[in-house]
Amino acid sequence: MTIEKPVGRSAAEDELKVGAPKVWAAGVPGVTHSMIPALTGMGVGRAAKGLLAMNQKDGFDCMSCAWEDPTERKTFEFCENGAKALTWEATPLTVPTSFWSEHSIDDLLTKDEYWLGMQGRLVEPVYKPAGKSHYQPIGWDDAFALIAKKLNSLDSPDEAAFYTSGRTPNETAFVYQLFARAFGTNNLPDCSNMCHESTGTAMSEVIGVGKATIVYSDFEKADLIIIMGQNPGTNHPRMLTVLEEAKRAGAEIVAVNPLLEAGLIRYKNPQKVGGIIGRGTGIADQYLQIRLGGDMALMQAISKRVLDAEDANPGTVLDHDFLEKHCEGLAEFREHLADLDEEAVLTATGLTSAEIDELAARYVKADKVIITWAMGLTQHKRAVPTIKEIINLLLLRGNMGKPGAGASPIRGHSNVQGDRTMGIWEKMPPAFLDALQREFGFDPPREEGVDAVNGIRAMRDGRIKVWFALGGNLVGAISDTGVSEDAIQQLELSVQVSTKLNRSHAVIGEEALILPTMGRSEIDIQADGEQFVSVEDTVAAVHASYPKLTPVAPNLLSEVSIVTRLARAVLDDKYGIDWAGFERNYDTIRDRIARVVPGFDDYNRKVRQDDGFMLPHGPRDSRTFPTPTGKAIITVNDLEALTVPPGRLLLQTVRSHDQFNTTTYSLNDRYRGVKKGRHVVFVNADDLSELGFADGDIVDIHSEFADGVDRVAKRFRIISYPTAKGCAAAYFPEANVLVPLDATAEGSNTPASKSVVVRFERAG
Ligand SMILES: Nc1nc2c(c(=O)[nH]1)N[C@H]1C(S)=C(S)[C@@H](COP(=O)(O)OP(=O)(O)OC[C@H]3O[C@@H](n4cnc5c(=O)[nH]c(N)nc54)[C@H](O)[C@@H]3O)O[C@H]1N2
Ligand SMILES: Nc1nc2c(c(=O)[nH]1)N[C@H]1C(S)=C(S)[C@@H](COP(=O)(O)OP(=O)(O)OC[C@H]3O[C@@H](n4cnc5c(=O)[nH]c(N)nc54)[C@H](O)[C@@H]3O)O[C@H]1N2
Ligand SMILES: [Mo]
Repeated sequence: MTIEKPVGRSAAEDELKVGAPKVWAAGVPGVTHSMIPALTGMGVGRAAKGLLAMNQKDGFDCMSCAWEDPTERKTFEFCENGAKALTWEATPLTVPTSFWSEHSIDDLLTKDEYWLGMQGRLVEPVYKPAGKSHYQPIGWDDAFALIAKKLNSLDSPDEAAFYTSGRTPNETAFVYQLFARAFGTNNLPDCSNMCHESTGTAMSEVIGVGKATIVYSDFEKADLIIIMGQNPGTNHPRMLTVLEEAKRAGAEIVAVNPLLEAGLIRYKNPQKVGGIIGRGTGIADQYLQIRLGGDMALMQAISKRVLDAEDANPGTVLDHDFLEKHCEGLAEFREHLADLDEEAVLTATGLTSAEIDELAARYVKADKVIITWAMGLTQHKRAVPTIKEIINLLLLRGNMGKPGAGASPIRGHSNVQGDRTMGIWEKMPPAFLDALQREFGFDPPREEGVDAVNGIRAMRDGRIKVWFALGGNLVGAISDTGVSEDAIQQLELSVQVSTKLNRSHAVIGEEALILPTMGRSEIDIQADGEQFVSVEDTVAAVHASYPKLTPVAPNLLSEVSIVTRLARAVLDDKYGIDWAGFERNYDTIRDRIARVVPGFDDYNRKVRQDDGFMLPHGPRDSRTFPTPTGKAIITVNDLEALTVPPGRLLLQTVRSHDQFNTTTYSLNDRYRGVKKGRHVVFVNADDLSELGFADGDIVDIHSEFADGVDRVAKRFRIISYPTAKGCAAAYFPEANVLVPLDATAEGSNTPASKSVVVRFERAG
């Protein structure tokens, strides 16, 4: 069986231009790049109002990433990519009613994400009846009645699933999971299933909490910061400012990444004169161009060197006090690493022993170490044990629960962490479900629901018939595009709550609805007056987000309105939950959250404080580990080599500088030197000559997996690029067709979209 890339243009159709990659990030071009689209896309007044309110204490939280806010805010507390996200959301351009009769579903299926996003904001609910070729406008009440009728006709509530994308704020997330559970299902998959699920799984198991053990101010106190599998220059640009500050305060920084990423090399701070005219700050003191998936071997090799150093000078290297009081498993770990095969480490990492020695020496020298990571670690088959090895290394020298040290997964979507805290998860622990039961008086379902990958499997097998999505673009985001699209098209009803068009509006069930909603920047007036929402960032700080812009259209409903009105239509007054009260005044939602979710007591008062409040975190605050034994667990994990047959490469799927997940802001990737095209594959020059290809060749990329299916992404242009040997990179979502649905991380079921075995064939 062959599965081909289903849609969009190809390299041949792009007006692609390729130049040299950049060796520094941000600076003046960053600022101008952010202002131009904002000013042209939104008009001067709306742009200025929006940008000046972004990330301010009385403004709204940037919708781009989950990076934390400093205590002292600058006038411009946004980055280039935050400005793009705002422009994209707050554009006054809207999709006219005539669009729906002019464009059939078949026509929408031929468009790529860039075209779809550029059509403007969705402003009226539309419905595609069974057997019809077009969407048509529908009233809000009719839309809710239609969904309610369908949901209530299902044989079991588990035939429906309720997906969430991580932009959803706490208040919406809480009422949404409450509705799903009152309806009777734990089918609450979310984007986190494809994102940091491996992090949550690993950290909850070994330290009892799945969240970062640091706070913002820890960066400037650290001696060493190791940045693994993360591209902050593009995906968390405000982190560069913090790295610059840490550097000034004396920290060393090490980057571990197969690609040479501009933001990890040098940073020119646009807020400073020196950043505008000077050379900027060099970021990485050491750059390890590791092979894809080699991080577990690297962590084990460093830990082994730490243990060897302790053996050489007993009592001087390990933090014995911390290990004795707070950890278990050291002896087994030591024994296991004694046999670590250095050759296997070098093959897995592609690094030299000297490079690993150097990092180990830095680690042993530093009193306070932070390790950060993102998708480069979580989206691999062995992601969960890899993250456990990071924790092992940190624990050896007590780098947890003290200032300037800790584990720092950097979350993606701006409220993905908060959504999980609010109960968006297919397997919330019994304590949460018990609390819901006490508060609302109904018995929530206890069986585990589907995650994103299992949701696709369930659609494919006809077990799920209705898919409701609160934001996001599952079709674009999930792996195995060909297989996943077929699965989704088996649905009886698909519903998308969205701000803008994307592929999930074209790949739909027999019946489909699009419900347009207000963006986070837009003022939300309900019966009791203007409302605000709140979010949790990557370091578990919760704060309010106050919208400042007039909604682009009068007919839009807020997400809370949509969820609560749907709940009323479906459940009527079953269980006596006051959905109408929730909609009228979001304080009443926060009162309920305060009684159900630990750490949210007095929520309504605390969230109104200037800086919001921090959620409690045992390991971070007091070295208290809520594991079954009360100790942090040092684990033993088997090193498993990723084997690649001759003539093949490992391919990772990454973000360009001008995209937000499946949203493409433009076809450029400035830092990597790519303009006007996305059908490119970055390959190491030595690999090219060995494989008999050259820069500029147009190839079809075939992925190879145990199931024997031939998955093909057609007509990609090869770019000779500084990436680790044996490793290639292409953009997601274009390359998702190559990632098999069944290739997932053990333990977290996250698609392994950063290590796909591929071969190239010259395109015909
Ligand atoms: N502007 C913008 N901001 C965003 C997003 C966006 O799309 N655009 N997305 C948001 C979301 S949801 C998320 S999750 C984050 C994602 O943030 P990132 O994780 O930075 O995103 P990716 O582009 O997937 O980059 C992965 C990085 O890991 C490296 N890498 C890949 N595989 C490996 C490996 O095996 N080992 C190591 N050491 N490195 C590896 C890649 O070369 C790349 O630099 O960003 C968030 N912020
Ligand atoms: N191959 C590969 N696949 C990946 C990844 C990868 O690195 N490689 N990364 C994965 C990761 S980390 C993630 S998080 C997922 C992302 O998966 P998703 O979260 O499902 O996808 P997004 O592209 O972020 O969703 C964008 C859509 O959200 C809607 N939207 C935007 N703002 C709002 C709002 O305020 N309200 C509502 N209701 N809707 C809104 C818009 O319609 C927009 O088109 O993709 C994953 N997929
Ligand atoms: Mo993500």
